[in-house]
Amino acid sequence: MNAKLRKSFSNLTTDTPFLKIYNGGTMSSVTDRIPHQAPLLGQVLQEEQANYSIPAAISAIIQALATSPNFMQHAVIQTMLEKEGKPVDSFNATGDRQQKLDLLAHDFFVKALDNTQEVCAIISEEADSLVPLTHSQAPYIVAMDPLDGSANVPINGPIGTLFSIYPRRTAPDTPLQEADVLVPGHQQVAAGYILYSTAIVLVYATPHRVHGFTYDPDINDFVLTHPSIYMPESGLTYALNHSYLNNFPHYIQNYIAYCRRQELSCRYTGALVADFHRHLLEGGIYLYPPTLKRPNGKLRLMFECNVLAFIAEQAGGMASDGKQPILQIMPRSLHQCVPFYIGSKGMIQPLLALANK
Ligand code: FDP
Repeated sequence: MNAKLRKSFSNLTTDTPFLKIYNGGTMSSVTDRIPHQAPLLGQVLQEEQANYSIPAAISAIIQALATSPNFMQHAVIQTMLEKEGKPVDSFNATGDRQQKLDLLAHDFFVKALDNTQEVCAIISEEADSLVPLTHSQAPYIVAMDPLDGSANVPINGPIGTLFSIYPRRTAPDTPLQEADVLVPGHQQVAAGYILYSTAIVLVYATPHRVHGFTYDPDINDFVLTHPSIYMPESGLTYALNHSYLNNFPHYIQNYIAYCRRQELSCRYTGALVADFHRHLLEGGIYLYPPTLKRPNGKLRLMFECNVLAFIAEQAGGMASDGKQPILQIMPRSLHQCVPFYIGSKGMIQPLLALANK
């Protein structure tokens, strides 16, 4: 610790408020690092329970998902060390090549969620059908993409995990079927993502607020760094894969021409979560339109689009497939893809005006 910081610490007593918040408030734990004044994930979730009647089960599920940073970091590092970042010969239900890490991440989250005893089944981008868990009578179903942006793994780019929580609609003693989880995204009770980049960030939304947290490895916990996020009305960046430009519908080509006339910057990381996170904080728009090869786009309604649409709407943004709000779409199958436009209201509205001309 530098001398200036040490001096300021010497004036502190154990009654100083932040010492009580940080790590149980012991003097020894704060003297070797800069303390946090902000609350931790568990404290914020407890407050949501008390003030907004968020069920304790939702807190338990989010906290179980939040145990992933150590696992993910080690798994990625191990993958690089063993040179296993190369794709393996296996494909998921929508035909994407699965990397070993995708499957490891899927298994990790299945176990973490099963341990909560609050989740009766999972649907995952990495599983062809519904995955029933041990506690078949539990009240919630979790939809997830355990590893978004997997093509970024070999180059150490950003990756993410997306999740949404749905209440079980059928009686606890009836066997769950795939049709039971095919519900529109507005039925989510909470949704969120974890972005693994230079720092690890967790964002979750309930019907009341959207909060962002940063992982502190020293205390192995998430600290509230972005309370009550509101997505700016507009931004200076757009994200899409330009190489498909000639295959996009005309209205998209016109919209991109409009963005370029405004000299907006194109920023595309190859990981939806990372691009969305930029726009959530700074404003902007992400587009994955239909192409000739993929007439419904590439992104999965249940595992990616609904999750981010729920967060965007709670934060004041918008998400659409060009015809209707994402959260209103009645899914036909677990792995259904839809065209996806998400971001600041002031940038989605002109796009929809062009789409519906
Ligand atoms: P990935 O397949 O690597 O998991 O989820 C799909 C996704 O990544 C998004 O994260 C990303 O924005 C998009 O695909 C990239 O697709 P293109 O290479 O077709 O642009």
